[in-house]
Amino acid sequence: MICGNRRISLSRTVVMGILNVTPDSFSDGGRFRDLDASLRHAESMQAAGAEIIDVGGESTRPGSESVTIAQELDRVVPVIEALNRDLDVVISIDTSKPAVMRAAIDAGAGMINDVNALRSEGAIPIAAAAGVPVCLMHMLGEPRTMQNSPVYGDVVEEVRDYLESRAAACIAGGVDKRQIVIDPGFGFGKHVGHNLELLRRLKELGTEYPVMAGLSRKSMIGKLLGLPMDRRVHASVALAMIALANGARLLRVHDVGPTVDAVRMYEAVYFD
Ligand code: 7PM
Repeated sequence: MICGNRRISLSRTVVMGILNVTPDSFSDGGRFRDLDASLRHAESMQAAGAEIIDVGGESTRPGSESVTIAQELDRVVPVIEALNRDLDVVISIDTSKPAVMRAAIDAGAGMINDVNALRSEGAIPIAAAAGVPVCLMHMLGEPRTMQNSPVYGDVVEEVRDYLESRAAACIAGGVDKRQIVIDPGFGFGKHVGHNLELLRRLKELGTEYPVMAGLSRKSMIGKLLGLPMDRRVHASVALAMIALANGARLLRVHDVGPTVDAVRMYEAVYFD
């Protein structure tokens, strides 16, 4: 993938570290709002082996209210500028808003991560013109209401069909096919059973596009193990390894160090 002036090879697993700059982000409690703290957190994730830092200023928490464009720009642009200046890492902008995508790319972002899969009016032209990779994620419904009894026929088929149709729309709009990543969107309009089935059958998403998996600290772990957010590291790493075994090429995680150790062991067994 070509991410602005940086390149990322998908021949090895790529770890994306999560940098929340939202005041209500569910696992960091807004502790990283401060620019300096954000920078230090990003630096430590890069040192631990993250190749991408995903900067998000809009909470996608189930049941959350959306933030205004001005609020989101205020939060993410200074962080992206600082990261771009101080670190040699690909910066991903986690947003669904075209204006935020545009400003983030101008500030140095080299990738777009959109839980809305570029469905917002004007998002595809911006991604196509920027030429950066895009991660298209599946979500049933919208963040505010998506966990209100999601119903599927076959969850894997529905997610696959949706992602294929979004990829086709992006390609028709001028996005380079080689710059598309797909993501089943664990926890986004899915119950625990849906998440487990998606993970078990991840290979059925196909081989056309690299697959990203975001399982880190998610509520399925809380539900299955009864653990609070800050004690979900081990289970998150276990789920990440299952995702790898089932074909995922990119992992979106909070705990970069533990995940990278596990990835290296996985790759020692299967690739080295
Ligand atoms: C509350 C619930 C807060 C869930 C935050 C979340 C993904 C993502 C998120 C994912 C991609 C989280 C999520 N999850 N982008 N953004 N894939 N591509 O746990 O699974 O970070 S937000």
